[in-house]
Amino acid sequence: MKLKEVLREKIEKRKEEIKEILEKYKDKVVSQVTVEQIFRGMRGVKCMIWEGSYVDPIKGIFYRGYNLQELREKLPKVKDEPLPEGLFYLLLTGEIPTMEDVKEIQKEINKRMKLPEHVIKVIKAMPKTSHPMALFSIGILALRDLSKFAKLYDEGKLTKEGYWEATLDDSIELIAKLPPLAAYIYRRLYKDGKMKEPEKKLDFSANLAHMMGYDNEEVYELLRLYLFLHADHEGGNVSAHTGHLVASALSDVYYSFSAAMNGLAGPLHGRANMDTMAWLLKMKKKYKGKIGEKEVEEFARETLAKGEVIPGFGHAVLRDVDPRYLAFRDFALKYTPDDEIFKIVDIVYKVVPNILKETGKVANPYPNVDAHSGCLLYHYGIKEFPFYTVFFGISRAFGILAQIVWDRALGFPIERPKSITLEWLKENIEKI
Ligand code: CMX
Repeated sequence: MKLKEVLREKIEKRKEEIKEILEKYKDKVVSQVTVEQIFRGMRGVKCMIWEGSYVDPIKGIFYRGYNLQELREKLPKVKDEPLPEGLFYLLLTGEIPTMEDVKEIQKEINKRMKLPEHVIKVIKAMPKTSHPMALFSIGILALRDLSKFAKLYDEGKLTKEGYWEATLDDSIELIAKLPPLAAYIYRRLYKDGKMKEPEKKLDFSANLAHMMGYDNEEVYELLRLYLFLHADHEGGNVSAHTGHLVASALSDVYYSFSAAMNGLAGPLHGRANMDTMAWLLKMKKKYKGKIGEKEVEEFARETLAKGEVIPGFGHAVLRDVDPRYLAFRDFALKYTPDDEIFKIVDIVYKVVPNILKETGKVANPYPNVDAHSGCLLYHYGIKEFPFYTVFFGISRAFGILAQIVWDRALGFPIERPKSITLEWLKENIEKI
């Protein structure tokens, strides 16, 4: 694969750079940890390398230095939205791929897009009341038998220099299995339970839509955008950090990515897209669809009065409107401007920031990606919103797995930060 050759060269250069940095600046302090940071989820502590992306609090996500709008133009596409396979190439190499580079990845993915029979049986054995994210995580673990890294490691055939290549092979294998796994879960929980075969001629996102049963060009485009926008959000968020942490124990990508998905499933993280839809529909029902600014304000205040969060708003790093939200808004204005739920989302966008500002405690009163993504899926008939986080999860594979390849290539060690007891802190705080 050309991708491997490109990576091989880059890895050698990167290793040299790290060696130089360590020689020159080994003892430089990059970040200090305050007592508040210890108790407030380690916000802002700079202590990890994440090559693929960086989040600016105001400008939002940058993938390898490019903002989302730039990449929506520059990455290869079949229509207007970028192909996430191309983003994977960029996240891995730092270079914008050509269509030929993307085709090479697509070819590797397409020949692996078949779910082993035993995985179907595992999913079938689970009750239909299971949450799709639980099935997704179980399905990923059930695929673990395919791990080349684990096999070669167990046979003692893997050198440290070979770790990244086996990890890249595993990553492509796993990425290829995610659309059929997700589609099967969807069809099992909500449709006829029959597996649909992928089409060789379709790209990754279109195949996902196709296997779920949505053969519609606009859904293909929506999923291309969806999978592009959710792919990475630097390393400290729960899913990315979990994947990286578990991989640091040399656990293969199946173990690592399944763990990452368990973190993504939480309501404060990826599940917020499902909660947003539930919240919007509850509001719609309460006011019988007649919703203006007054109704949104009342409903939002009721939510806060119950001690609940307004899903899709706020962020641990962002301090302005999430550009991913704006990209979805763009899509809605182009394809679904008259959609009833989109119109409510737009009113929520106008009203909720001021209400959150009034609380005086919310660091970022603006919408994040989860405030918008669901209403588009809903418009096209994908109404089973517990499933929405699975789309988020498929997309995250590109960012998390690209970084794990780099973790292996750069030989990062097992992660082991130091914890302290409260007693230790009380005894030592005055002496520090
Ligand atoms: N609605 C109500 N209250 C909110 C709020 C929201 N959307 N966002 C933050 N707050 C509250 C917090 O709960 C916290 O309250 P307490 O002090 O009473 O505990 C206070 O404001 C301060 O929190 P913060 O510093 O602004 O936010 P955090 O960094 O602690 O948390 C996040 C960030 C995303 C978990 C939080 O904003 C939230 O719960 N948002 C709603 C859920 C959501 O949309 N999550 C998706 C995030 C994106 C993603 O990962 O997918």
